[in-house]
Amino acid sequence: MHIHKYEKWWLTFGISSLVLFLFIVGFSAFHYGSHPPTGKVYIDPERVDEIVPFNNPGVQKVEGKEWDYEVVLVASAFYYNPPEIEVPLGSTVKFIATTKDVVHGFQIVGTNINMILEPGYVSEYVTTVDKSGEFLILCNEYCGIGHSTMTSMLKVVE
Ligand SMILES: [Cu+2]
Repeated sequence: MHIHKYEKWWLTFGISSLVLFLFIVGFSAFHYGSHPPTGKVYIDPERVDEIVPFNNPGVQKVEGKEWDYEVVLVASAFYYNPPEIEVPLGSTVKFIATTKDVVHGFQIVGTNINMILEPGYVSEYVTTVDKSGEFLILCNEYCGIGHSTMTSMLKVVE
C-alpha cells in the first residue's frame, strides 16, 4: 500500500499530539494530583443552607484530625460565603466547598489551589498555608453577569 508523504506526516503529527495530550493529562493527574471533585459526597443543591456543614459557613478550628482548620464555603451567584477567610500561618487547612446554583470556580491566586464547584457535589482540598499575606480568591468559571465581581479573600496571619 502506498501512502503519500504528506499523509504520513499528517498521521505522525496526529498520533504524536494524541500521545502528548494523554501524557499531559496523566502527568497532571498522577504527579500534581489534579482530579475532578471526589464524587464521594453528593448534596442536594436546593437545600445547601440546611445541610451540615454548609448551614454554618466559615472557619472552624478542629481537633483530632489531620488538619487544624476547616473552611466551609458556599458559592452562589455572585459571591462566596464567608466573604473573607482568616487562618494562622503554618496551619493545615481543609477547604470544603459547594455551590447553590451554577458551576463556580474557587481559585486562590498565586497558589496551585484551584477547585471547580459543581451543584450537587462537594469539593475538598487540604493544604498547609506557609506564606503569610492576603490572597485573592476568585471565580474562574464563567457564571453569569456578576462573574467578574465574584471574589473572596484569604488572609494568612502570623
Ligand atoms: Cu464566576
